[in-house]
Amino acid sequence: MKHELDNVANRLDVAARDATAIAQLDEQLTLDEAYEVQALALARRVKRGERIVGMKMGFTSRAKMVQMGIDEMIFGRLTDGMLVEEGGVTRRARYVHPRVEPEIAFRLRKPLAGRISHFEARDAVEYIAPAIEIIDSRYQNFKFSLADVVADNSSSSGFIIGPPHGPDIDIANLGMVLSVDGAPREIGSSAAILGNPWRSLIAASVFAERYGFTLRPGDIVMAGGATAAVACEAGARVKLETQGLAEISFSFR
Ligand code: OOG
Ligand code: MG
Repeated sequence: MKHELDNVANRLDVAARDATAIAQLDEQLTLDEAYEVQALALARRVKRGERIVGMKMGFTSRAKMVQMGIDEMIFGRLTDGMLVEEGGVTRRARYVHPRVEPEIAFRLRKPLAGRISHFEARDAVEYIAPAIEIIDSRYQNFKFSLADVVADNSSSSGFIIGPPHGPDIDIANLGMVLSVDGAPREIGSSAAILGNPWRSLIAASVFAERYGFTLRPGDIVMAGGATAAVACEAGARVKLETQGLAEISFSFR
């Protein structure tokens, strides 16, 4: 079994590295096996010199669940190799079929794991920032089951973090407009993220303990897309406006 999981992890890791899609898995993984594959694939990235810098939550909004036909919250891990500079450029060729999502990010100043109160969550956050996630499924046609997407690190592939705002700003219901090449493509609210993005951070802490790790000071936690994701081609310029927070952008070359 261990050998089989390692084999799946290798296939997904190579697909991510080479930006070439693979067929849907024949292996019928359980959810726990899928998270094990995720960890094994991540270990390969770490062995190549990448550093784990946080965690991304998935399917924390109805819009995302409906778009992908999955109704369970999931997570993936972020590495330093996935970071795209705010205002910067990333090569479209690095991805199979990238999509972008409007998100909110938290940066931690204290470790987190397990059940925590809102107060403890707030106390653990150094800053909040508007963020864009670049998701990219390693499966053909961006099609997957719950276990398959978890094994694929929940489609993690890139993230852009905006300038920091203090943890006391109200993020419960901020309008968000995601534009591509100047045209608004998705419009929503941070409230779409579990009713309040703070709940996503609390859920991330619960996941961390459940899957045997601790979020560390300095880690980034992405709360999940507030709207459906938008597919991007080479040359696309992506902009996110979040009510009361800084505007952020980047481009695909
Ligand atoms: C899975 C990742 C979901 C989010 O913000 O909900 C996600 C996918 O849609 O490919 O990142
Ligand atoms: Mg996301």
